[in-house]
Amino acid sequence: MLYINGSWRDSSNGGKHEIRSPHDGALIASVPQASIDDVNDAIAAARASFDSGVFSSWSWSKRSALVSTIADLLERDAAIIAKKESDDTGKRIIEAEYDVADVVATFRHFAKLGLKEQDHTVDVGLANVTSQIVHEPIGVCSLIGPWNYPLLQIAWKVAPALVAGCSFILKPSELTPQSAIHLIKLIEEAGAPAGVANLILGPGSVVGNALTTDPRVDLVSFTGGLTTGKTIMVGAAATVKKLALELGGKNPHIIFADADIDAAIDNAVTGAFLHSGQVCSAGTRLIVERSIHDRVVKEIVRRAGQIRMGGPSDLSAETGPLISESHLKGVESYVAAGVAEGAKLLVGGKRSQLPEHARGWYFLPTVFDECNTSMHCVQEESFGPVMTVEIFDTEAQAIAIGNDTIFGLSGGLWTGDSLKAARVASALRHGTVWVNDYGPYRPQAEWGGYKQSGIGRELGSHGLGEYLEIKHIWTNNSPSKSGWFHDFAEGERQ
Ligand code: TXE
Repeated sequence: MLYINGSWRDSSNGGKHEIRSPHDGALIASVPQASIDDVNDAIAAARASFDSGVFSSWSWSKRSALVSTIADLLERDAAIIAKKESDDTGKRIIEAEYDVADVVATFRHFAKLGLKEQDHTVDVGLANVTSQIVHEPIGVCSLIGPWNYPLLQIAWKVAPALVAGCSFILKPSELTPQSAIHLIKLIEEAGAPAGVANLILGPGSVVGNALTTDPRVDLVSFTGGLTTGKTIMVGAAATVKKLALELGGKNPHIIFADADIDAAIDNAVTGAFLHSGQVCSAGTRLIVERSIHDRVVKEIVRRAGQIRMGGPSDLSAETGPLISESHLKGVESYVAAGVAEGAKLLVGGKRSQLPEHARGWYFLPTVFDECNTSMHCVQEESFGPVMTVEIFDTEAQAIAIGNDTIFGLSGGLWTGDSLKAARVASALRHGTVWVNDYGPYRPQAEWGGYKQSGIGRELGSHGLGEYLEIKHIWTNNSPSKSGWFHDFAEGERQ
């Protein structure tokens, strides 16, 4: 169901959308597909609720308490939500459970942040002036999420929007809407006033333009593909909307010869093949020092060939299917292009041939060796389980290769030399850099990209700042004339 102005309802034109399992194509759910009229109603409801002050005028502590209650409810319903998430995405239930725990942690982080004093005064050097810097909610937000970590990516937007006092229209990916529907139920149960949280379902090709160009929307926060992000920027320009964009990456993972090689190899496998590479920070671009190349690649290929794939209920599975047939076909074309441009295919490179995977979207973990920075498969994000390997000889080369990308979301490096680690971490132009590790994040630390990986930051304290306007209030406590222009008496000036 759609949720607009505090009521659950079907699409005004009766549109429906089927959700099918990426594991075997089974029908999971049928949900309404919103019409443009529904989008208009949702934006109107968000605008009216924001402008009325019914929520935006709540104190910071009251809004934080609401977000904290939502965290409690998410924890209560964690098992139900994890099942929905696992059904929609095809990921194992245990991974979905980790994701829900991260969602709870996100809500708790922002609830706590809302209790910290945001405003302050500044000394402008005048005894008679009080100068205050105050933070106010940015207004009406369109929050658009992807399908790889559906509820988590949405949580990074919804929790700070609520703490800030914004009203919003949430649109999850059309492929994975179930967890977002449940979240909105919990926001309703927690007591958010009608019109503050609205839910629109449907593909971006139908509802996206209205959500991102409407003059009543103040901010668009979007996580998804680069091409869609650029379209949103163009549409938002007409009314100069604030934008927060997370557009993925092509993330370098550098291994120096002086590293703990076994740990580096193990993390390289996890970094590239976790969730079948459908991770914006996946370390799919391996950059290895020449002297250890053969050992590292041989071991990674061996490990990649062993990875067990399976559906949500397969307890022995280690990773699952891709999200959809069209995404699988995209990964296949990407691999074919890699072979055509001379990358050496060492393992994988095709769909799983197991009979139990025949009706799903399973693509085998794949490793390409003998790659270089000019190749399409090195520069483009496949968003699938495909690792490319490049070689370097010097530290400067490793840095140059790691930065030779239009993206800048994240990167990792392995070395036993702490000074080298500090130099390389500082030189890499990526929003997150892992040293002797790959992949972990926490809500307390900012997340976001340099270059074309996006605009702004989620999480941390900046993740709340995206949803706030900053106002300077100058108060003269002993008013006087400015005296700038001469004050002639009537008739005095000729
Ligand atoms: O994403 P889209 P897709 C990358 C990854 C992947 C590629 C394409 O490389 O292969 O993007 O994936 C909504 N206006 N990432 O096509 O289209 C859409 O309905 C407004 C990286 O699935 O960007 C969905 O809710 N919204 C990534 C959301 O955008 C529009 C996660 C994402 O879909 C819209 C996912 C429009 N015109 C894919 N068109 C990450 N950064 O983690 C679509 N949408």
